[in-house]
Amino acid sequence: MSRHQDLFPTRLERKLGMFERLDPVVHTPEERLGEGPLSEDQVREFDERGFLFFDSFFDKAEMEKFIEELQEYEEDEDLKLSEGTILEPGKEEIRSIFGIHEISERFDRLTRDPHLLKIVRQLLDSDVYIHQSRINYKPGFKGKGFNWHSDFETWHSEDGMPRMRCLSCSIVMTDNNEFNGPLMLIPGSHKYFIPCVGRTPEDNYKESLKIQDLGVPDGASLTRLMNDNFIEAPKGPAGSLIIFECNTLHGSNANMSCWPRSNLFFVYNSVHNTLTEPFCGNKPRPEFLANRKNWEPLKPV
Ligand code: 6CS
Ligand code: FE
Repeated sequence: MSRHQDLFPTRLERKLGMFERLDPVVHTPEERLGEGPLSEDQVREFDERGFLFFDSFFDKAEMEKFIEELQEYEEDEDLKLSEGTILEPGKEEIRSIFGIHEISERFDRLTRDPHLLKIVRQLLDSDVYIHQSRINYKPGFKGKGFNWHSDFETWHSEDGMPRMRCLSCSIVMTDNNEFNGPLMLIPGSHKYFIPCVGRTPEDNYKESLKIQDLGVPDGASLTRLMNDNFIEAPKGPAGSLIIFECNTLHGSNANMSCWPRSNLFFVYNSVHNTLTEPFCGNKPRPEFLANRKNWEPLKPV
C-alpha cells in the first residue's frame, strides 16, 4: 500500500457514490465498554446515531466566566483582525474564532476537563489532542447558517486526516432553542462516506469558512439519509453538550431570533490519527485550523 493511498476519495471532477465507512465508530473493544464513564446504552447510541446530547453537562453558573470572556472578544478590535477570526460575509460581525484554546487559558483548561476527556478517550480508545478549536458566534438577527457537511470530508481532503478516529464536543454557551439556529444533525449519517464533487482551489478555507460550497454532499444522498432517519436539533440551556462523530452530517440555520447562539467546539483527534499531507493535493491549511505541531496527549486538570 502506498503511504498516501486515499481510502476516502472526494473533491474529484467526477461523482462517486456514497459508501459505508471503513472505520469503527466506537474504538474501544466490546469487552472493555463496561469501564465507563458512558453506560453501554450511551455508547450504543453514539455508535448507532453518531452523536450524544447531554442536557446541562456543565452547570449554567460554571459557564458565566466563559460567556463574559466571549463578550470581551466581541469588542476586541485586534482580535477581529487576526487570521483565526472569521467575519460574516461582507459584514462586521464575528462568525468564528479559531484556536480559542490557544487564545485563552480558561478555554485551554476546559479542553482538559477530566469528565469530558474520559468520555472522549472511552469512545476513541486512545490518548487524544486538539485538532481544532473554535467558537461560532451567531448574534441575534445577524448570525448566518452552515450548509450540510461532514467535518471529516474537509479534514481528510484539506488537512490530510487519515481515518475516522476523531470527534467534536460542542458546548452550548448560550441557551439553544429552535429559533436561534441550533446545530442540526442527521442520525446515522456517520455510517457512510459521501464523496463530493469539485477540485479544491488553494486557500479554499478563506471562502469555505464563510460559506461552504465545496465538500457539500449532493441532494440525492442527503435526501436518502434524511428519509432514513430524519433530522435532529438538540436544544438546551447553556452548559449543554453535544458530542458528535467526525463524519456525522450537520449544519444549521441562520439566527432569526433576538437571542445570540454561541457554540464552542473542541475537536479531539486520536494520537494514532495525526495529519499527513492533504489528500486534495494542496498545501496544508494554517495551524489555527488544523494542528500538525502539538499533538502531545491531553492530561486531565
Ligand atoms: O473547515 C473546517 O475545518 C471547518 N469548517 C466547517 C464548516 N466545519 C468544520 C470545520 O470546523
Ligand atoms: Fe462542521
